[in-house]
Amino acid sequence: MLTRIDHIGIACFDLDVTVEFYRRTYGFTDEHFEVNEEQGVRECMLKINETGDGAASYLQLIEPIREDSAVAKWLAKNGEGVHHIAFGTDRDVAEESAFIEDEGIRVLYETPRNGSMGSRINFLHPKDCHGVLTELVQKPAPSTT
Ligand code: CMX
Ligand code: CO
Repeated sequence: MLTRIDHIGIACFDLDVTVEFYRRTYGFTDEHFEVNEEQGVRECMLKINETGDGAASYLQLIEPIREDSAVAKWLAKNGEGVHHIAFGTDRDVAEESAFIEDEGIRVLYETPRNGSMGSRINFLHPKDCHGVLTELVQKPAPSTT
């Protein structure tokens, strides 16, 4: 089951400049920077100001590191802006993807790949989701150590 918005993905030309915009203007926290070679991006998870209810939400800023990446192609065509929405799933992301695929929606990867902060991810084709590139996210199991 999809249980929450995990993050909203925003494509930008210059990650550091864009992170600084969100920090300065809204006071959001740049919680985590990462390079995902497979996805061809450098990214930052920005935590939206907490309300104290423990339910943090995030923006994922993504900057392409390769001309042949999906994000570079998208930026060249559209310029900066909202690139995808990511939902969290409460079960195995492979199982979630298979369930959605049965509805006739194209799942982009045969097996899940690595996302931010140790998550496992897959994507649904935007043309099958009314124009929205949709990411499915399974958070890593909480560490017991
Ligand atoms: N949102 C909505 N529509 C999109 C889209 C997006 N982000 N990206 C592409 N499309 C649309 C295009 O506008 C185009 O529509 P038209 O045919 O009507 O013009 C169609 O989909 C095909 O687009 P394209 O430019 O030819 O691009 P590709 O088919 O080569 O790639 C996609 C599209 C979704 C398969 C590719 O972007 C992909 O594999 N994405 C998943 C990986 C990814 O985005 N990684 C970055 C984020 C990493 C992370 O979140 O961690
Ligand atoms: Co994402």
